[in-house]
Amino acid sequence: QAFFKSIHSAAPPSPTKRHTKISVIGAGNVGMAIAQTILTQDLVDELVLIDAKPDKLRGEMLDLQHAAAFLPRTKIHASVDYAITVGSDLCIVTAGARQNPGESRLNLLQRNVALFKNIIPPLARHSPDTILMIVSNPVDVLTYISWKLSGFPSNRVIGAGTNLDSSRFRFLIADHLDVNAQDVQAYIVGEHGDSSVALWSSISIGGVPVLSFLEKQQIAYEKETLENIHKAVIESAYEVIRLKGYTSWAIGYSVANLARSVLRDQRKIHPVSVLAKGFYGIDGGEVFLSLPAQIGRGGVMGVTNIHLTDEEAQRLRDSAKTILEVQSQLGL
Ligand code: 6V0
Repeated sequence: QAFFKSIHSAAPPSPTKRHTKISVIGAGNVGMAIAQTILTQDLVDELVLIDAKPDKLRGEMLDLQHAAAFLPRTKIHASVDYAITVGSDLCIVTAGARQNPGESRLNLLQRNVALFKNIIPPLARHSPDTILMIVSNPVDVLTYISWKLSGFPSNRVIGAGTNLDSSRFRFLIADHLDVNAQDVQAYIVGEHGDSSVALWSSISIGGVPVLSFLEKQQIAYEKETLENIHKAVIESAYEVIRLKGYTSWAIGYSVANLARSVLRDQRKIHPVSVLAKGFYGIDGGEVFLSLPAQIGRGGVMGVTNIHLTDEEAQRLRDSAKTILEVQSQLGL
């Protein structure tokens, strides 16, 4: 006997409603923060977790499943086998090796590249139409590697890049001026790392361009104060890691927000890592770095033609050079 008496007149589910699926690779601090934020936002029908450690993975899966009574309905699965990711709309990669004491960044990168050789090809095979979103660090180089390993068109390979740096930037400006961070339009572009570039000339709050407003009102602003805000953005990841051991909540919200832009075709502009060759005079080779890009169901739809000062454009090209140098050390 069925639990429910069926209502024969009830309309069958709409054939246009597609089943949506996100796979998160790496169930560590970052992967789990992303997974839980996605769940609270009612973004998908199915959420898949993959990790190399089966016990940790099953523990994380059960812990999330046990919250089902308080969350929008989402099927949660987990496995060490990539077959479970089949037909994903979006694959978010957070898996990564941790830096060993005394290990160089280059050595860590080489280990992560080796790891990605086991992660990206099976993802691409099981979900040939998926969008890849790379979070693991160094994110710009690993996004480039993922593009190469997947064979996907570049619009379907996105790095989380400076989306989080820009959110930290907006928070610090908002805090400094006592306004709402959501009203602050401000971008950090370039490498997700020490060579990132703050685009001061294009910052606006509620439609008011900040620097020209200050100049017109003859309000003195100190270049040093601005530089200190950018420095604080760069320092903030190190600070959080020093204080709590890892970062999780802000990257969780930031990537879930990107996932929403993709799955709900939001066409929002996010500073994310994209194939940058040809934009803003970047021409030294194939390089992924963050530029303000429009994100929708097909992935990267375009790059905004934002006005940069000569100094900002030069810094951006220098940032591209920094990443290309690392890529050349890898012998790619
Ligand atoms: P973590 O807690 O060590 O998690 C990494 C997870 O990856 C672990 O659970 C591992 O078991 C798993 N893993 C390792 N190898 C494999 C493999 N071959 N297949 C599947 N899973 C594997 O690290 P955490 O979650 O703190 O950070 C993850 C990555 O995100 C790191 O590279 C960080 O540097 C990076 N971040 C990137 C940010 C960005 O803005 N782009 C921000 C924060 C962190």
